[in-house]
Amino acid sequence: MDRPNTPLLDRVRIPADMKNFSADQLKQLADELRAETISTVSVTGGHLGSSLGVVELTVAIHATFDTPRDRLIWDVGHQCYPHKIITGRRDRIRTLRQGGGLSGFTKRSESEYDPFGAAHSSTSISAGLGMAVAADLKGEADRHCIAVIGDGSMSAGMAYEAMNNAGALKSKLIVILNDNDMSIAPPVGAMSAYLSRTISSRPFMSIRDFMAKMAKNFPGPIERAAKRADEYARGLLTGGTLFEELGFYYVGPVDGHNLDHLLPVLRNLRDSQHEGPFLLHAVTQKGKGYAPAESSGDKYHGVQKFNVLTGEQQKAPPGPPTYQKVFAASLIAEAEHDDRIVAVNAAMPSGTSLDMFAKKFPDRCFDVGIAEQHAVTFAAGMATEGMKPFCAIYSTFLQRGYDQVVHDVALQGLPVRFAMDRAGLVGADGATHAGSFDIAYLGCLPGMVLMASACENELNDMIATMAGIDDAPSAVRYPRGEGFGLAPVAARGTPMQIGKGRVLREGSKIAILSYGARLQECLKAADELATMGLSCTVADARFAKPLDTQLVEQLARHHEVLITIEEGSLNGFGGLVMHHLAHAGLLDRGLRFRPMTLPDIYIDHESPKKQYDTARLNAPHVVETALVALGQEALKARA
Ligand SMILES: Cc1ncc(C[n+]2csc(CCOP(=O)(O)OP(=O)(O)O)c2C)c(N)n1
Repeated sequence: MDRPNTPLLDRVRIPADMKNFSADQLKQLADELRAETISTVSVTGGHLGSSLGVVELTVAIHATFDTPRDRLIWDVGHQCYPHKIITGRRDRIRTLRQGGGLSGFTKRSESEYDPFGAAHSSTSISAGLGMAVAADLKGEADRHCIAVIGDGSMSAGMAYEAMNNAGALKSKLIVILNDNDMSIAPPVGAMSAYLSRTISSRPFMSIRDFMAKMAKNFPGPIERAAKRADEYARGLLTGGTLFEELGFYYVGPVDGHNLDHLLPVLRNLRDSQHEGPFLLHAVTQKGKGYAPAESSGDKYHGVQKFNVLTGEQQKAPPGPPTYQKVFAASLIAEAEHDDRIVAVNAAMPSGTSLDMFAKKFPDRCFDVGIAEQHAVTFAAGMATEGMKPFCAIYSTFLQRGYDQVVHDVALQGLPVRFAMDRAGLVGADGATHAGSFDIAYLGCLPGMVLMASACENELNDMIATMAGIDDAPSAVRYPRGEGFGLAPVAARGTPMQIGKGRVLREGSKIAILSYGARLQECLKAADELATMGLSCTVADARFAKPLDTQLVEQLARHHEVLITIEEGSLNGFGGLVMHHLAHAGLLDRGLRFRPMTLPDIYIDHESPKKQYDTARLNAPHVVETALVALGQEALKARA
């Protein structure tokens, strides 16, 4: 695909290069930036729709403010591709989301123009407020802090906690609400309805209205005259009350694609002496300026590589069913037999495949918005009433609901079922999205039933198992994407015996105990070890809690080496096994125990296969771990 013609953009390496551009030139720059963004994502894939929605905002903010001295914080950071292009990273933009390339989100280590790293939503107002307060304390109050947050991200509690705090402080913080009336899916909840009402009840703010509103901050007679105009304007233009009640100076709505409006409004916000936080309500369109994105249901939120002319995305060749589809189908099968089963997700209906469940049971499926904390306690509340909630939340996002898991669910022994999607390393989204910690953070909670599925068929059975666990909280973890296609997935899962693993292959020297989806790698490793005359037992633990202690002890007693392996951090499954072995006295008898976990580092974006190479959790690493454990002779035999 030909690169777009971008004569003005070619002159802008960093924002300072466009400081002398006229308004017309900035408009042309925005058009070129949009074309460059589309062209880039067509070859890298990624978050296109959100980025296209903020092209004019990106240009206007950088043209008005003195970044990086002024701090610009993008909430989630998935819309930052245009920002990256004009902040010194255009030469690497086509490496986006690939190994060794630019991150798909803002990242402090990548650029001084990214003052705050993100990927999980709704952190920008808190971070921006912290920076604004720090600027005041450091005597640098002339430095501006601007947080850009989407309407979807506004549904999280953190955003309100931050606004509540900001409204009570005098620091100047500019929050730009990027309201495109979309989350990944259409936004849900009262806040989204409120924003829609606000927009529909009033026209876009004209520059005159805006000047009148701002003028009240100027001293003297102008102030009095202006105040009247402002009151008039306010009377005419109701709305924004919620933000004003929270202590924000609300401005808007403005057309977030109209630079003739955005530029003077931002200049006025920049120059205003008003104390405290501002909220600029900008109305934007997700996917703006690219017809296939504008007309698609999800506005091209996240796309594969695509053909720019047709918008057609690259399709993966048909493969085994994804864990997500199997999860949803399995839950539907259970729900058909049990009307107490309900499903909860936090703004990820398509990512979790719960949209399939919602189609079938619209009254029993709840998308609560980006609100993981609430999702967990909401599910806990339903569980107290005898409902059977399945909460499908990515492992990484459940981190946000941790106290709710501990205090509201586990401590009360409530049978909430957690479907922990995106367990393990997730590829292009990188470290922020990796499901690394859930085994450790759930494994320490008394009374939880914890499972990891080795393949999609096992997931099917584990969902059926969880449907029957009415006296304890339970969780199953499973990876992103396709399963293994080892066998057709049954129409309905078969419940498993709680706390029982299985032995797939019996051997005598080395035991490999897998927890989760590394099992196939373990079997490959066992094949390889067998060729060296080293006999292996391979077992699938299935449960981390309750641990199959009988199986663990048997493996420990009858093998020289015991390896555990999991797609999780230190102190997870291997830690639980080690604890048991130590207390059972089985580490005192010469057993060579080797827990294989994710390493104690954050692993950047890459293909999952390469990430697992970096993590040293593929078959050759299992082989090597076994050989090293056995010592010199085994290593020599291999050589
Ligand atoms: C805590 C958390 N939960 C879920 C997500 C997944 N997620 C990424 S972007 C997004 C939608 C954000 O919507 P909005 O803020 O309106 O931005 P837009 O994409 O519409 O520009 C969601 C749910 C996330 N990043 N963080």
